[in-house]
Amino acid sequence: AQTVRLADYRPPNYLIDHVDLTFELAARGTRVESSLTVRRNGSHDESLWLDGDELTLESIELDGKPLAAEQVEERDNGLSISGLPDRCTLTMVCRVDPVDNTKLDGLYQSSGNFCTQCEPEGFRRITFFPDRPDVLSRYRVTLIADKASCPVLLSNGNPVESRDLEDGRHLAVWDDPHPKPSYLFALVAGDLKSIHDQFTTASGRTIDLGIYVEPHNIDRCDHAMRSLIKSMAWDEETYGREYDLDVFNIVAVDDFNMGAMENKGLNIFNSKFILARSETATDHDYEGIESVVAHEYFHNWSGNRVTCRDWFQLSLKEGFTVFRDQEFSADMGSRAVKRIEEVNLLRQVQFPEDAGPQAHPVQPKEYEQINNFYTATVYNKGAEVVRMWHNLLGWETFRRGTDRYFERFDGQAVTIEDFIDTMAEQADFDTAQFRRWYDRAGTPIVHVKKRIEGNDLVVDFRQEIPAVAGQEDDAPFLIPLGIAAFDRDGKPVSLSGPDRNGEPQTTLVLSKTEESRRFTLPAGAGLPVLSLNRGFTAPVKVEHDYDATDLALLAGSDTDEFNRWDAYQRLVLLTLVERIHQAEEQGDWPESGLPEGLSAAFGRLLHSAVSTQGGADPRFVAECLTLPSENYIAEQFHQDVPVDAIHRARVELREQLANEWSQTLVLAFEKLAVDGEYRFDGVDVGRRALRAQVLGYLNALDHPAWRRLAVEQLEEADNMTERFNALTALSLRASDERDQALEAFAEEWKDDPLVMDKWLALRARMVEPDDAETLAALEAHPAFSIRNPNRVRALVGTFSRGNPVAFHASTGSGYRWVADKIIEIDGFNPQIAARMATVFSRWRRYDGGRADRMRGELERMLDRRDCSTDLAEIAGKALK
Ligand code: DPP
Ligand code: ZN
Repeated sequence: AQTVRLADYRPPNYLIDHVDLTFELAARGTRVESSLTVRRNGSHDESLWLDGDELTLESIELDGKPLAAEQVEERDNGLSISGLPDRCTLTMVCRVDPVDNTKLDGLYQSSGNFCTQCEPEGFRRITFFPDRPDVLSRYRVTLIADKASCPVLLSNGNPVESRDLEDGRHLAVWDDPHPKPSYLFALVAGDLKSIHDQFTTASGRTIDLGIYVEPHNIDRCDHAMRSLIKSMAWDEETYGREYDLDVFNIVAVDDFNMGAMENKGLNIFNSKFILARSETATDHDYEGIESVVAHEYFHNWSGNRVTCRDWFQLSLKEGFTVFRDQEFSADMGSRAVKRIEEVNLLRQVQFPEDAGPQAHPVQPKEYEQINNFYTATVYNKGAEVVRMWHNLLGWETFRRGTDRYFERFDGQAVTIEDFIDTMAEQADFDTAQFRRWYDRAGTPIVHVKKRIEGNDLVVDFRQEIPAVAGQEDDAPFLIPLGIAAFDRDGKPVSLSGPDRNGEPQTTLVLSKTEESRRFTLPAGAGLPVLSLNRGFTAPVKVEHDYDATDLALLAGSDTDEFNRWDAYQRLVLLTLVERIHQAEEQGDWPESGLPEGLSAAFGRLLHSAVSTQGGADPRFVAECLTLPSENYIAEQFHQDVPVDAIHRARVELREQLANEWSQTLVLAFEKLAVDGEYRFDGVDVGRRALRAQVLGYLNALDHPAWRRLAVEQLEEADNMTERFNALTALSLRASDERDQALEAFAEEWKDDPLVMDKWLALRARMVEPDDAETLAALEAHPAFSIRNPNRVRALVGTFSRGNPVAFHASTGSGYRWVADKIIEIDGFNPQIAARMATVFSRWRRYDGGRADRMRGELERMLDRRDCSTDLAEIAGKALK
């Protein structure tokens, strides 16, 4: 495939000011008439390039006359048109077949309704067009469809006309006054029901809000509507951003490659991120909906009003918008818990990506398939980099910067450099060095050592910049590192020094490969315990020789909640990794008791959440008690990842903790019960979350009484959160109760695909190594469909990422099954196939037998005549 390079960027040689589109919608042979006003950009006599993919061109006219044959050259990826005047109008008619569009890219059908997905390069599958984000046009869209089957006709912008036609069809016209790139185009036509509300903007304009769904889902839209209204208010209050059209519509569809899409005035969502009522959706779903609705809404400014010049700038809109939605969620709920979730994702998805063959900078420099770059690096590391701007500048200065950015670049397609330059104008630190965060892949490691010199505490920092393919340069980064110190009683120690005023905590800005900071300690103070990277101020790995005592102390007394969680997690990891190493050295499984410090910390946390006075936030405690995932434990090993030992050590520790604290767990289970009707609010969500952890620990033990607790909750709860938590707890061990519960659940929810996704995912986690029969049964289950991305993510995605022991079965059976699915999917939806395949990327970290088998599967995916360019890029890079 061809490599696209940032260095090759050239401005468009023609601009399109207006686009007039008329769709006559049909499952096959949709007629797309487009009229483009073309304007030469600069003086040159190059031809105009129009991208096109799987289109049938019926006619093309220049200013109302057929174009001379020698002026048009049709290639398989577009049209080249020569001899154009400085300004002209091109009119074309194309045909497309939505019902056959299995890639879910361009115009397609979902549940019989028409919808579109154009980002990044789907518009070229609708009509010929310069399908690049730096061509901004005003769109006027006419939709014509059969009125009985498609009563709803939606597109971007404001509605301007709608009327019936004589032949049973009807027509609607939409006009979007804001110039936009083609990737923000959208249409929806179908048999949908809607709920409506209004929002009055800061300047007093009334916006009509609509959420459109399939008729049977109409009772599941309220939470999304509330989330939208909150988002609109938040963006006004926080960033001074007001909405700019008369209407804002959201549509939920079942078949969608991504989470959602921010098309101007017409967001299209994966139904997973809209539909919720308490009987079918969990607290986790409610939170996901709130944040994704916010994310897409916030794009109206960070993405739509100010858009990207080219796709190398993707993080300009995504990193910034993720940061915005993260802060929104933090304001709506618990800030510390939100931060924990963000860091979990970063550590479990982005750090591994950054350490493997798919590593790329936040601003990539080249790609084969841009679809492969909607990654945790571009989104989540990108958000961390914006967060560092925010932390380094302080909120008010940062806000001055964003105001300036929106003002200066409104209506333009710009670059990450434009954002950096605007922020840098406000900054009093070395922004040149800060740019490395955008350009250099890999996660920096900060090694921290402490020592006492006289009355001084000296802390030595050393930056290690890991080698990444194609990026040898290892110059240091600018790293803002939050730090505090505690004495052995857990009291904060003032960090006073030449540049400090004795604050108990501070943020050090590190900028050299090696540097030391000196702090004066109170007389007689011993060597304090350091709390590092507080609140996760920098997306780095911190290496420091903490021992269990230090960590237990921080877990109990750190004044930074995030670092209390981090200390507890490090303590757990320390224990697990030690056991695994011991097992390796001894050659068999060590007899190890539950370490004192860890056990006490666990007990303290649990007590703090149920104590009546000044108790801790149960939600926070739930995060602490969640054991690190097997994948994250695996990250602690660089070679020959001990897949089975990791699983065993984790299961064993869970049992030991449960055994030791079973009485307190039972007590907590009773105390944390939530009374009354389901409410999605911080208090209730927190109690349910901790109660789920508690029930999970209890059911790690083989005890009928604890199973009964789960079965009762499953049968009595009136909401999906508690029911599914109970089912999850039961799933931890084989039992008759478990099997009956799983079966009954599947029977009860068989007609609800989103609920069945949860069931499929849970089943995928339970599959034992080499159990081909169960995998075959799940694949054949009526709830599964390989054509639907949500189903694929639930079953294939969860099996490969959430069940390491079975995926990495040493026989290779897990690899083979997943690779078979990927190859099948690649035949109709390459984007999803490529995404699924990234799980094979880091095969080199596994032992010889596993590594060979994983590599073999990658070769099998790649060595097919019809391997897609999407999958070929992922598999090719993994094999390099
Ligand atoms: N731009 C979308 C989002 O991140 C993805 N297609 O919201
Ligand atoms: Zn986005």
